[in-house]
Amino acid sequence: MMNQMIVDRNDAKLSMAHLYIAFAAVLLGGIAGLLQTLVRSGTIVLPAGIGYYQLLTAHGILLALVFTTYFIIGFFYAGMSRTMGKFYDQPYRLGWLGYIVMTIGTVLTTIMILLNEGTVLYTFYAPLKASPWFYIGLTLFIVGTWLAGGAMCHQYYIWKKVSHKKISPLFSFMAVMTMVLWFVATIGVAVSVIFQFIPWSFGWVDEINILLSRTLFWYFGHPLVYFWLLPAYVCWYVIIPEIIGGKIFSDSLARLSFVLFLLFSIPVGFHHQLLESGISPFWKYLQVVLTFMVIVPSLMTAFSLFASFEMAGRKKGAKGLFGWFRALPWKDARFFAPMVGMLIFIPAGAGGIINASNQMNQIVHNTLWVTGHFHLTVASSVALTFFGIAYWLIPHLTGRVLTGKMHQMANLQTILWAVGMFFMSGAMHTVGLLGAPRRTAYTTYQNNPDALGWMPYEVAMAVGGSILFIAILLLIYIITDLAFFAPKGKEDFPIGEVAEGAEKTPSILENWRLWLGIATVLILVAYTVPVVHMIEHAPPGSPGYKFW
Ligand code: HAS
Repeated sequence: MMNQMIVDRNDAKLSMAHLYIAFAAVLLGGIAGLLQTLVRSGTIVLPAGIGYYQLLTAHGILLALVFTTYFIIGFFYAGMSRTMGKFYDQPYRLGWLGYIVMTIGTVLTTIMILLNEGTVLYTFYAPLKASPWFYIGLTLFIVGTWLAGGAMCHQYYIWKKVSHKKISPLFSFMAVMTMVLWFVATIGVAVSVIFQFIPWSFGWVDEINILLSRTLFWYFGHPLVYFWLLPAYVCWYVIIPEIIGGKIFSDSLARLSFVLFLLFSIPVGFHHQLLESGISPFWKYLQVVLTFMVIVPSLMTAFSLFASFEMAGRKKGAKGLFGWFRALPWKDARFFAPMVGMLIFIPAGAGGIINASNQMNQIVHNTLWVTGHFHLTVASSVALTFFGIAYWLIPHLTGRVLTGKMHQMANLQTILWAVGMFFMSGAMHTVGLLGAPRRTAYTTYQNNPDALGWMPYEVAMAVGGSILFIAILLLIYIITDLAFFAPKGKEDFPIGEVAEGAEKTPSILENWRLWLGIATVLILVAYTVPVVHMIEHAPPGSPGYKFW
């Protein structure tokens, strides 16, 4: 089955099933976020014995894991169906099975958090301990995503066999690459949860090797952020050029940047552990160098986007160095939301480079600066891009249209988000530089003399958080309208074409064995020796259970 203009009806249902949960999670996670900022600024006291950390766990898991993962999988199913054709029976069934398993896991984990049996934040660092069912819920969630990734890889495999093509459609290649990255990354967290946390939380073993568990988490945790970012890049590379009336600058460059993410996003987890003892400086140094390598594909992406914008602008008659800027469709919500996301990614990426720079990390680590950083990256660049996708994807899948009124609402939503985030993330960055800690309830340090000057920033965060919450309500209104009430019709699923003059894509870019082989070597080089050290030199008291 070949490229078709619309997503098959059944595939659309599978995709929408994911999107419903994604946006329900945004609403619930957003409520938790609003309450957090209000508690921190002293505006309210939480009722019914709800704890600050319980709220923080719900916020992190619902937004950073549930919203993102369901959205990404739903978006990929739709895009693969659009570019490769209707899903074949087996991958289609696997897709639904994945959805069911993921959802059972999500419900179980959410119940544990609501019961205050899983108040361990989204990073669930030991020695914080949750109910075993919290970890079992997370395991089911991950297994569900593996089934979803399996469905996409299977579809890709059958398509290649049937079509005899060496190069797959760019969208589908990027979707499969993102899921392959996810497979490799989740091995770390799966090993930790299954072999460390579940036995420990059931009481089958007394001890847990904390350093090892954190290392396995960050082996997963950094590629996790690229699992969030790459679907946004799919939109920036493949969809935005079509919306602005331009072309994809280069198919090869886009694919190469995704290959580089597979190679360099995993062996870098130590940049989250630069201040942890028990890892020798050499291995930290090596992983910082690799972290700087993973900045390269983002710089390539920025270059490619500027090229697409300029080509589109010149086609419309724009002149001079920056004439293209005015030629961009600023009133089109499908463009405006992701574009604001891109603009925010410039300071957000600069913040990431600061974090990764060992000496500067000593200043910002575990301060609210880092919280500010990820509210710009995942909660702005990625989230705004996902919202921008939803504005055309949902009506496309439900057989409705994005009306002029909804374009205006969506643009207002984007502006509110950017303004709210300016206050909230700006205050977080600033107060972080003044030393305010992260992952800490304000009440625990408000009497500390150092904290006296931090209150105005807490208030700024609450102002920003409140604006963001209004933006979430507006978002939910728009999404509900597009899913159930907008006029019936046909909304386009934009897929860009490659510029005429671009070089032919070399088939080596789809040589999975080669790229997975190099990725494995890099991971083994970066992790084998330090992980062996962590097991060998586990603290006394756990001689028989050094791994646990
Ligand atoms: Fe990060 C911590 C380093 C990117 C998310 N990061 C976090 C945490 C999260 C997170 C969630 O090295 C906290 C985890 C926790 O709970 O502890 N991060 C980096 C680096 C990058 C980076 C080097 N992070 C991200 C992205 C995230 C994300 C993306 C989510 C999606 N991060 C760190 C480090 C820490 C960290 C340390 C640990 C800190 C600590 O001590 O705990 C890089 O990938 C960034 C590269 C990006 C760029 C920007 C390219 C710009 C583009 C846009 C172009 C715009 C255009 C529009 C074309 C170089 C592509 C122009 C239009 C016009 C009109 C002008």
